[in-house]
Amino acid sequence: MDAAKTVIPDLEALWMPFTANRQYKAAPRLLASASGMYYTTHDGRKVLDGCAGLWCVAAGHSRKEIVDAIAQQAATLDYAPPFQMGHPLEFEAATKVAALMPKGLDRIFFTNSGSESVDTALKIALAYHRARGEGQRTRIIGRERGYHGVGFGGLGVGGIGPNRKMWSANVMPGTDHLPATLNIAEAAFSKGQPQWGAHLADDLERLVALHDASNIAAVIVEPMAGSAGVLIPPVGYLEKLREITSKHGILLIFDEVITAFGRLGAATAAERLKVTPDLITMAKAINNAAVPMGAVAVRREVHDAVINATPQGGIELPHGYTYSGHPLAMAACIATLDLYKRDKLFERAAELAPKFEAAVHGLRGAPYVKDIRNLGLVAGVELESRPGAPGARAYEAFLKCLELGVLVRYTGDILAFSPPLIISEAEIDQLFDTVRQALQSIQ
Ligand code: PXG
Repeated sequence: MDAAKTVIPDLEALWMPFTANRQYKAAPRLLASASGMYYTTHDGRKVLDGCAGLWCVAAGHSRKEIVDAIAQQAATLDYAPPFQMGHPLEFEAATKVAALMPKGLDRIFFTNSGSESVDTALKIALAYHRARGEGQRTRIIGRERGYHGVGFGGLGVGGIGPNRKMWSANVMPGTDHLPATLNIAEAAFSKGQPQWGAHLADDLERLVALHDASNIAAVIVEPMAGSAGVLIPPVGYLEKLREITSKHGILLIFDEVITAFGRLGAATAAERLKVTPDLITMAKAINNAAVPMGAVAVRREVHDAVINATPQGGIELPHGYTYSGHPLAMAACIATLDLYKRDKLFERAAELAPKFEAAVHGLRGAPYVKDIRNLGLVAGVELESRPGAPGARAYEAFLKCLELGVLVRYTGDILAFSPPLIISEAEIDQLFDTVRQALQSIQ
């Protein structure tokens, strides 16, 4: 390894996101390059990527087709203003994204992140009801332990206490929350969707009785909650949410920032779980995370209601970002979606899912393991917390895995796995063998 490359840069100026800054800077972990299933650290160690970066690099790292598309686009049209102007690639990308969405959700709005997609979807939901003369429908229902990014809107409907605490008084008003669906006492070690818990969707009727349907604009949930520790929807739960929202004229939004583009073995969780919402938020794997990008897919009637409420020549939705439809993001998106199709990566994820499930459930009985949850190519392993030190055990397991050459993600005392969809069977074994070894070596 080139000695110069092992030099650690000055770390002080950067305020790192969602990071224990002081802890990190005392013992930094730097990634220098990536290819396929592997990262290379700054000191030249190869690390198997067990979480697709941050649930986003579905096709594996630095894929030539995507790299070339971005490079070519940067040299051809680096930037185009998205307001009252357009460029061909954004229309082409929208058509390709729409083709992967459930039938009817074929109007696409581009953003730059999951957080922006969520705020955009919430604003569209309110605009829709207003366009129909029901402007009093402003309340939005989220779910406890839900993660919808870090904008004030997403924070308002989000349900992770520590993320909300600092801004509690200022998060978006007019929200309420369904209960989380995880119940380890009832459903520990479920393979795939737990049998227990569909009735938790009935809580929505309670919230409708409390607030009245005429005041509720939308319900937003992750069909499978990732960030809070891989919470799998119980059998029948999403169907019930769909039924109750439809009955009361409430829009249903699926936040598929993690689940869209193959993670569960289909283009969307909606397709995989056979429940169609009214809006879908996306980001991450939409362009293999090669350039920041997000999107919202909107049911055509919702789009049309908003568009037709404004006279010709008027801007129908006063919303958008300087980088909506950014040429580099669009080029990466088109190349990525072509790659997914050519290499049949969504099908591959579906085919690998049983092997992945068997491998992760092989950790049952390993030290501290109190629950294992999985769906598609996602798994969570929940550990018993060390008394008086919640989160410490998973953090140490994460460090140990890294030392042993595998990158995993942890939240609280839950280890999360979401490898690129190109992972091999041998690498699946390597991933979970390493986790077992790590758990055996920590206290
Ligand atoms: N919604 C969902 C469902 C997400 O998972 C966002 C919105 C926000 O996306 P942006 O692009 O604004 O970050 C996310 C993001 C983790 C982790 O450790 C997950 C996310 C972000 C950071 C960490 O699981 N997901």
